[in-house]
Amino acid sequence: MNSNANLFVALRDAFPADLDATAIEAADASAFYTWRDLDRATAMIANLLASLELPAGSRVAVQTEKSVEALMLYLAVLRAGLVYLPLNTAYQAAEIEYFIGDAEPAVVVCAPKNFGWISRIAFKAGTRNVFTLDDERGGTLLQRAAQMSDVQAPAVRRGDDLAAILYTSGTTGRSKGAMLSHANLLSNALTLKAYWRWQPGDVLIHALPIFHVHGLFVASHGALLNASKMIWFSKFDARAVIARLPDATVFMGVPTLYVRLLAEPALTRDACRHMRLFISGSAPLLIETFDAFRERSGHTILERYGMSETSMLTSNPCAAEDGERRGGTVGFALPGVGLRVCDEQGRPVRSGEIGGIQVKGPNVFKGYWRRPEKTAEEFTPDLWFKTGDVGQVDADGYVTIVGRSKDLIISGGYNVYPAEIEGFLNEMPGVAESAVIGVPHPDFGEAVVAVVVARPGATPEADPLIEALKAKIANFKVPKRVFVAAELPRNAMGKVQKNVLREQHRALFDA
Ligand code: MCA
Ligand code: AMP
Repeated sequence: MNSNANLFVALRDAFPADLDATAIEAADASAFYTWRDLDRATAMIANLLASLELPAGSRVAVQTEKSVEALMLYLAVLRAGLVYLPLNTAYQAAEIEYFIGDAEPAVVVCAPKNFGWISRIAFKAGTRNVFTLDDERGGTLLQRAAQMSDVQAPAVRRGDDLAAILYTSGTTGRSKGAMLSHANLLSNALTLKAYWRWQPGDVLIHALPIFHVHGLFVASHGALLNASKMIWFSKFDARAVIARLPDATVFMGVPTLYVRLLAEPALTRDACRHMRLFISGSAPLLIETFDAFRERSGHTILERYGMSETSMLTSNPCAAEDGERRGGTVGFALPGVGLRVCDEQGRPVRSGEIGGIQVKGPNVFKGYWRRPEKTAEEFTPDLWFKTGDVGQVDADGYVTIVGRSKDLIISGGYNVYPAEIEGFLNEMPGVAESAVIGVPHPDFGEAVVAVVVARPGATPEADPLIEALKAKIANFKVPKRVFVAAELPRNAMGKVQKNVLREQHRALFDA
């Protein structure tokens, strides 16, 4: 029994005996990294971080393009016993300023092209160390790490110690840092390794970003714990992915990736003949996509459900003996995960009835960073976590998500909080108020749409509002369309009826 509960130790213990085998291959076969490379590079970066003599629990905030070196940086942060804080590459100054101000990282790593503005924000917030890393192995992080020893003893951590903080809006309000421990992440990774029957010879196509649970934890931990090779895409490209399917066995994607794969005639049964498992999650997979994929590829997509605060919660079965994969459902609560559905009074409902989904288990996070009152609000008195998702469990145990009680839009697998966008819109000249909604979109699943009301005498226009938002917030949050209306529909209590707006605009993106 290893007494060091550092997640990195568990991942490294799973490395294969042959350290010169390929661990990660660039999708275009332009670079190959062995397991020894992973070990040595993470040791060097961890030694660099250790040389900074940071207090335990220090955060390392990272906003860089996807690269194998960026994954190594994540592993090195674990190895050094520090806390990893990934940031979406689309975030702009106001967003970065908020995260850095809230998390107070000791180290920030950013793309060289952003060093000017990000370092200004970081130094102002008291961060002492700002390094750069680009997607071609350039930047000060690797330059400095190159001078370090390639031997390092992983920092000793307890299971409860923090490994990562992921910012998410939870059910309400501004983005909050979900604190995940080494034990949270390891327990989920081990559960998925067994439930998804990872096996010798599995090869993963890694085509998701590495600043979210899906690409960073579910995909990477899965491959690493199984000593599986990853075929590494710095960006999703449907044609290029299909070209590599014959060399792989496992693929993970958000529904948009499946929609885009289906749009390619090259997606055929023959192209998928070597594949063992296609997994979807992060957003609802339409039954049409599930059916069309089965028809074209001969594979039944395994849909699963999770959250930043909890990692994975439910999954359709992998092995036939565990049951069939049912489209439109997210499968069973994973082994070790407690899941119940409750009514508004917090009482568990009967099977088949709809209510709020609550969960419990070793995967559930330690709370929101420096927000004990928010943390308390989102747990029941008997310590079940309220997901904000609305669903039902049928008599066989299959969970179906039917909606969300939180006002959240999921566009192409990215979460957008209407209140945040409304806040920016309401500050724009000429705008009196606004309502932001999600409507069906053929590519992104849901698309962000805004309805604004003009101030008296003002005539705000859609395109300039969209342009102004693009200069302030991450592009994926910017409404694809903005409408100017005389007023917003309200109920008797004065609350904006977003369902009325969603109904009005539901066919906006129909083909
Ligand atoms: C890009 N754009 C988007 C999105 N992505 N708009 C709305 N929603 C999006 N998701 C916009 C850009 O702003 C840009 O707009 C235009 O599309 C083209 O940008 P580009 O970067 O070229 O887009 P892309 O490369 O085609 O990206 C689409 C994508 C990407 C590959 C689907 O969004 C993606 O990788 N999504 C996966 C997200 C993910 O990993 N989620 C997991 C969360 P303009 O033309 O105006 O400039 S983890 C999670 O939710 C939980 C725990 C779970 O269960 O997994
Ligand atoms: P995040 O906290 O950003 O990771 O987003 C988590 C949210 O994504 C969940 O609370 C769900 O609303 C949603 N989600 C994840 N997986 C699925 C799925 N398979 N089906 C429907 N919604 C999902």
